[in-house]
Amino acid sequence: MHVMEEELQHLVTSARAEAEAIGEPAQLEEFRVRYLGRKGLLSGILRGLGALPAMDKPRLGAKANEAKAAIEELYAAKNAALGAGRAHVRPALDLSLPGRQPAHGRSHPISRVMRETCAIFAAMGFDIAEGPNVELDYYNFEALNIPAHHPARDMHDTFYVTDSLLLRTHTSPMQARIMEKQQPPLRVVAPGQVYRCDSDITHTPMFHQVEGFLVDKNVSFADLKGVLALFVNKMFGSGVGLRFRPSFFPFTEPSAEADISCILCSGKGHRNGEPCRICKGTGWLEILGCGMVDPNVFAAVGYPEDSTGFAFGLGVERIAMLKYGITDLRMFYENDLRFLTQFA
Ligand code: 2NL
Repeated sequence: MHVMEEELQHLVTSARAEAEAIGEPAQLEEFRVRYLGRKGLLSGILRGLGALPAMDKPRLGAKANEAKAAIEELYAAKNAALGAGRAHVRPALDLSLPGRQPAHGRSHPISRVMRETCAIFAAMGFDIAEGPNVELDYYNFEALNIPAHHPARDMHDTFYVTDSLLLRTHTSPMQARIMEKQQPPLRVVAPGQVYRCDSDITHTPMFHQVEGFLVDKNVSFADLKGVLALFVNKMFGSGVGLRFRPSFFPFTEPSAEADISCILCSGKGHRNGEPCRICKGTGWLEILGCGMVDPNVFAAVGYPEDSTGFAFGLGVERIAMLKYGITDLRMFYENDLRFLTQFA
């Protein structure tokens, strides 16, 4: 056997043994340089090829190529093995990529309307007060001129917790609590959740109200009208009409319901030759109930006899539906992002 052939065999044998022991990419690179590099061991042997006798050249040339292929294969196999070992290691963090935009939450339309309503009254000098959702029968009914067995209790569809404890059916009890603690003059709005045992396509067992009231000397219905006209102006726009219809509430006398001119048909009652879908052809939309505080309420909280005041209560869901053109009350409580993301 030619000495070069022996050298080549020996080189492949030692390369195989060394390759087996490699455990890291850096070692593999050292291996590549030493065996396959331009100044490596294989090149060293191959340089000798030129000096061989012509008759030996083809055979030894072929042997040299076999040895080179064998060592390259050792390298490739090891490279793949080390690479595969790294495959489930996370790729390095690319700091040049733009950051991921966090998904911003947004206010629910009910929260928006409630906040906007409170802001409008706060700008007129009203304080904002919140109170308990689980309320005493006394504040929810008794103090508001609705004694036991009063027919108005039927209309409230009350959830009772005990005989004397209930889920408030309106936000008025908050106002009674405030009057007990604070002497007139005062003006307060009370936003919050209220509960009634009633559930169908136009009623949810929990809904929202903003209640407002103002007490001083010589307060008149004209003051009530002025405050509500300003509210309607800010909430629905300046061209919107406002009217009062006589009504009844146990805690106010006289009482009224307030309507605004229909936002969809501008009060005309018809659109495109058909009766307006929103106001049902009347040209008006009811938005709240109100009145002059009944003297019995002032008596219950111990206010002086010459106290005068007005109060109003508005349904937040109803205002939100009118303002945003929402036709189904249930949408507010389904938490469907396609609905919720429309309120920027
Ligand atoms: C409605 C009607 C109303 C009041 C609420 C009130 C509160 C006190 C005294 C007198 Cl402490 N009145 N609140 C007055 C009239 C109407 O709400 O239909 N709300 C959705």
